This record gives sequence, C-alpha cells and structure tokens, in this order.
Amino acid sequence: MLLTGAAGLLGRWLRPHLIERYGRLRSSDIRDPGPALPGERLSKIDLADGKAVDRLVKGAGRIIHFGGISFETGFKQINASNIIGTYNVFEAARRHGAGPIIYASSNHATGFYTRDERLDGRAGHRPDSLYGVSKAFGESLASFFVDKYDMEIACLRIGTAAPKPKDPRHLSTWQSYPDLLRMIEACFAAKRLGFTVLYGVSANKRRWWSNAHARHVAYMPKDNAEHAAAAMFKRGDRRKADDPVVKFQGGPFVEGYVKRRKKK
Ligand code: 15L
Repeated sequence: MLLTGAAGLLGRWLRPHLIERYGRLRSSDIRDPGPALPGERLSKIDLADGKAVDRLVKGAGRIIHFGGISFETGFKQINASNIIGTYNVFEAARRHGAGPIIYASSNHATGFYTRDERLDGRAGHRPDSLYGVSKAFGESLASFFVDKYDMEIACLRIGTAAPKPKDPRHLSTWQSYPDLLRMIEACFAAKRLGFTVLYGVSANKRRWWSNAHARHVAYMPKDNAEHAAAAMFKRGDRRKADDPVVKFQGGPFVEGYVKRRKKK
C-alpha cells in the first residue's frame, strides 16, 4: 500500500492504522515526514516530479493519494501540487498497473451549493476556490483514467476530517478520523470501485451529503457531530443566514465571494 501526504494531519493519523490493518506501507510527503514507523518505508518526494513519483509508485498495490495542498493559495502552487501532482500519481499507477486508488478530493469541489441543498457524489462541480477547482480536476482525471484505462478510483469529497467538530458548520461537514478509516476500508473492500465519488462525512444529524447512490461501498459511519451542538449554541444560533460563509456549503473557502448587483 502506498500513501501520499504522509506528513499531513490525516496522513499522520492514518499511517499506524493502515500498517495495523494492511501490513507494510510505503509513504511519501514533500515535507520532512519525520521518522518512519515500523513496517513503513518513508520518502520525501515532490509529487510534481514525475520521475520521482514513477519510482515511488512502481511496485505498489493499493494507493491512497492524500498528498497535495489542502487550502486556498496561488494557482502556481496549486497547479504544481494538486494538478500536476495528481496527474503524476494516476499516470504512474496506470503505467505500473497499481491500484485501486483512493483520492482525497474535497467538499470544496462543490462548495458553492447552498447549505439547504442536499447532494450526493453525482452532484456536478461548483468549486468555491482554486483549491476546489484542483479537486474537481482530480475527479475528472479519475473519471478519465477509469473509463479509458479500466482503472479503479474512488474520489472522497472529504468534509471536515478532524478530531472534533469545532464550529457550527462542522455539525454538517465533520468526518471523524475513525469514520475516514472506515470509508477507506469500505472502498478497498468493494468488489469493484470503477469510478466512485463519495462524500467523506460522519453520520451527522445535520449532514448535507448522502452516499446512498454508492451502495457498492459498504461505508457505515459510526460518529455524529451532534454531541457538540449544545455547547456551540449556548446562546442560540447567531449566524446570519445570508452571510456567504454561512449560506454556502464551502464556508470560509467562499470568502471573497461578491454578489453582483442586479442590472436595473
Ligand atoms: C478541506 O478540503 C480542507 O483541506 C480542510 O482543511 C478543511 O478546511 C475542510 O476542507 C473543510 O471544509 O472543513
């Protein structure tokens, strides 16, 4: 098994669990990932470097591609890391017959849907940031590699994967780390993944997203962000419904959104 993004928050939490569950792990990050765990071969690699990625992927089986930039920034960095980087990983997997692949997409590929809309993995892209655009690209690239080269790729539109729900938006978007691991396990256990898009979310009472369209992946989340609601709303829900950060699912990523004046 290969994991990219080993030094990230999710990568660091996942590594020991992946080793325990699947055995030996090969992992990489562009940052210094620190010491390797027992059973792990860890390398420092820039995903934009096609030759290095080719060497990394050669001989791998299952791939969890979580490497890349996970926030909004300039196009140059996003292009190198998320667009070229993801192409390099998928293309190397094609060349070496590796897979299935689990790709960390993001809810920000659909962040400009409003919070009263209910979505599943068939929802078209409405990216809320260049970061979201890069994830939409990754999903399209996955669809292309599956249709053209018969690969198997699951794209996880991850919500807020974090130890705890911290703000009201997370009551809808939170995915606990154990549920993220359950989702990964369910994807790898599926008979055939083909091209599957799932929302990475726990069984939150207030969730906006469903995975009911993808019954071939037996994901059964166990956690629910609702336990954090009472503490968040001690003085009621004071959010302004027309604040773009509240109105749109992408929350803070839509910042900079400007509503055009209607022509008179
Ligand atoms: C993401 O895609 C980000 O990587 C993460 O940092 C969170 O901001 C998350 O989405 C979210 O929407 O809360």
